[in-house]
Amino acid sequence: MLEALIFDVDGTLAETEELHRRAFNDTFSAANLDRHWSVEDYRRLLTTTGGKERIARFIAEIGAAQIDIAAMHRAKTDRYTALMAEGGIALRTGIGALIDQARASGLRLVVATTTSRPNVEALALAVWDRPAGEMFEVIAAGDEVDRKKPAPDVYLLALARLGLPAAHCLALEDSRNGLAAARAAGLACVVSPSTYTVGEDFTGALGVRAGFTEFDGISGLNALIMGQTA
Ligand code: XBP
Ligand code: MG
Repeated sequence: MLEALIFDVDGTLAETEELHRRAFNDTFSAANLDRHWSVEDYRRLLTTTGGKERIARFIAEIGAAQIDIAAMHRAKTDRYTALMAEGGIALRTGIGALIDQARASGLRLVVATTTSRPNVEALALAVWDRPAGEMFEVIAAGDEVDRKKPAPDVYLLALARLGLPAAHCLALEDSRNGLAAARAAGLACVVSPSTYTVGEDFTGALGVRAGFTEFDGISGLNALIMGQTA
């Protein structure tokens, strides 16, 4: 019996990765690093989840001098939250209605994300003008766990805080890494690819749709869970 929906953030609640890419590039520029991540660079680097891990991979690739990765990531997070506060980011189509319908149906609402907690707060303020803790009962963020998606850590933390078995929950994701993390935590997971994850392998998903509206709301998700539709 479905009791909770567990939402990924970047690419699922909203198309945020272009804002992340801009925040990374602005941070490199502010540090006088002659580096700029193009869309294609970022698509490749996004296969490494976690901003600190992504910076570390990039530094290893270019053999850059010793850079304080944690400090650079803090600066990037400050830049990202400032950009988010300027507005212009909206929930993905169908996500707001799904959250409202889930709440009206008595489902518990949860976030399990690789991104950092300040970024979740910034998004909630930008799209709902409310703190994330007023929209979601449980929030598990990437800066709280050792291993980022596709490891299950952040989903296991969310389940532990929720106090529900995985079988009573459904994860909603946009990426292969997110799907793998949810499945490794024993969760069923539906996927709607985002602009950076279209074409990834979503084998193992309970259902894959181009947009979240195509899941036909809570009843459609329940039908998928009950095996009534593909
Ligand atoms: C997506 C990620 C994050 C963001 C950047 O998270 O992999 O690393 O790209 O955020 P999810 P940080 O899809 O799980 O929400 O720089 O804070 O990591
Ligand atoms: Mg995502």
